[in-house]
Amino acid sequence: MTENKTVIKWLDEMKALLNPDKVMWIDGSESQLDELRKEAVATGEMLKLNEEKLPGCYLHRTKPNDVARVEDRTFICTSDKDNAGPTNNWCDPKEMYEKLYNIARGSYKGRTMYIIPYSMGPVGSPLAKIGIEITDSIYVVLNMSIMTRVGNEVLKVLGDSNDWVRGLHAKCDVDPENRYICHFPEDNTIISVNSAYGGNVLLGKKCFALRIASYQGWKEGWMAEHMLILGLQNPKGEIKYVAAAFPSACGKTNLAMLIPPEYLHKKGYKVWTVGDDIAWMKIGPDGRLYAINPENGFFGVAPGTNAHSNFNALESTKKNTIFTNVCLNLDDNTVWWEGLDNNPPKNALNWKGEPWDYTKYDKANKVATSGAHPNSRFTAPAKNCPCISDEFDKGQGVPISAIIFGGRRAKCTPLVYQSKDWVNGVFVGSAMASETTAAAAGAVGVVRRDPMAMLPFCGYHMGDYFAHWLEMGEKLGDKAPKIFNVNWFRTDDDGNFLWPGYGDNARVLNWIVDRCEGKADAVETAIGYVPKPEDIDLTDLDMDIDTLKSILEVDKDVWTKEAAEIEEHYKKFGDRLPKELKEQLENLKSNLNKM
Ligand code: GTP
Ligand code: SPV
Ligand code: MN
Repeated sequence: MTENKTVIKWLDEMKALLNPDKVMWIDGSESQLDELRKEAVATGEMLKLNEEKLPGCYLHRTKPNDVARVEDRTFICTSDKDNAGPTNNWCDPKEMYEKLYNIARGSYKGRTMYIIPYSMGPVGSPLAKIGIEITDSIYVVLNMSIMTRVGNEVLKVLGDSNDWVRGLHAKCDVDPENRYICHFPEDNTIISVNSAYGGNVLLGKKCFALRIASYQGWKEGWMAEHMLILGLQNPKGEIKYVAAAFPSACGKTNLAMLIPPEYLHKKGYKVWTVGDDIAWMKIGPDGRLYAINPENGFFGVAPGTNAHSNFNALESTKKNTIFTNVCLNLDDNTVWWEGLDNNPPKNALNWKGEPWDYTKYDKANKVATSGAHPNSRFTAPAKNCPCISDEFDKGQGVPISAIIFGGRRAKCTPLVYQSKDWVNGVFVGSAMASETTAAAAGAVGVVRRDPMAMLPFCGYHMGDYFAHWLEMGEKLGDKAPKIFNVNWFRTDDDGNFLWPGYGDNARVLNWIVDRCEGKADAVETAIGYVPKPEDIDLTDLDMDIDTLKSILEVDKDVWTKEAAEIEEHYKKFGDRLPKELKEQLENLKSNLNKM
């Protein structure tokens, strides 16, 4: 398949370690994938769904102990502990290699070793990078074949270069006690053992495209971010691109594919999707920041996705899609999840494959009583998406006008505000916090600081990461994107969302893009520029201006408490916290004092 000596050498080592019965190169052909699908169906690893209603679609169930990313078992193994920083688990690389090799040794016995050459980004794009993942899971092969560009073409582009990321995945016994997701950024290497779920095992995604790539970007002068990329088209047909970083399960896929409300749609506003989860960004020849989506599909949250909330995502899942841990409707062999419609199947199996009684559903205890797991997912080809951007497959990337940070905050953070400049925007991103979700194992709904939505994904010291952001801003100068913060999740005292969200977020996007063009007004507050209430268009919305005012408000007491929490959060970074950010915090405190 290849004469690349670095590839051959590593594969020989891996074969000796893992002892597979068979070895199969994934060549990217449909015929090979089809053989694998048939095999997975024969062994029960996947279930073929209704070919008429969901052509080319399959259902897969993971073990109940293996349904989300495991942050406490994710490691950054740098030779110097300080370089992993205070937000990552660290282990000495030598020690960790030994431990992982001991776990994986001989574990492919009786199994096939699949070798997946893949490109993150359009094959041959100057912004793309190459990886090779070996795995003993057909599910991984089939998902990687949707999520990345796979096959012989990739090896051709690689040639005899050593610039590729090694990825070893071994299912082993899917034992949570021996589950490790480990990154060796200095060696371009990822090793994942004892899991078979999503972000733990599709090594091109979070492991490479964020943890390893963020480290590479730091060294090479570009950025790998947990961001969607969308193009907002105005009635004149002009398209402005924005990138937005929200933590896991906080609305990236939804924003990336939104359909503006009727009155804006009629005027000619439209959103084009470039990416829904990851952005790689580099300064282009004209000095602006250009972004590509390194992925080739969507690994999206199923629950809550419906024709109203995210029509384009739902359409994307109608063919050639793999569903993971959703509910199976036995009457017609289709899938269902909470929030799809108000018609749960009466004859169904839940995400664990057990008979499911929808009348027992208890919102307070979702994992035990829901049909679909709260972190159940669809893996859908990007080209299925009705609003996929023409730029998606082009390698040069799209110029970014605005960067948006955001998270789930029931209180505190206003619906939208603009930072005063790039440095202030980096401060806003570094201080951001969000309520935890089901995308990672652990408690849900707890507010935690999640800088730039990268807390679980930054492959090096976060203090250095902030410094890298500042340095990129300096290089970009007055061509830097404007930085904003949004919060779709403010609630009233009964926990109801105050902002309608979803498609109506276009109302906020319009203000953001108008600000970038100097067309919209704003009020300067202690934290940044907030829209005047009348500048957020409420046409056709059942929302009064007072409610809007309440979610645009910057409350002195609440923000003083917030500033104190940011100060606490900053202490973690010690002397690697850039002094510019310390100054920003002092500015915020003095602005609040003046209120
Ligand atoms: P990852 O794939 O984990 O990175 O998630 P994501 O950031 O792409 O989040 P996604 O768009 O899948 O949304 C996650 C959940 O948030 C879903 O249940 C959505 O229904 C819900 N959600 C998304 N946008 C909004 C919004 O504007 N308002 C409200 N209230 N909920 C939203
Ligand atoms: C996330 O958790 O941010 C995801 C899903 O996008 S996973 O691929 O599992 O990381
Ligand atoms: Mn994500």
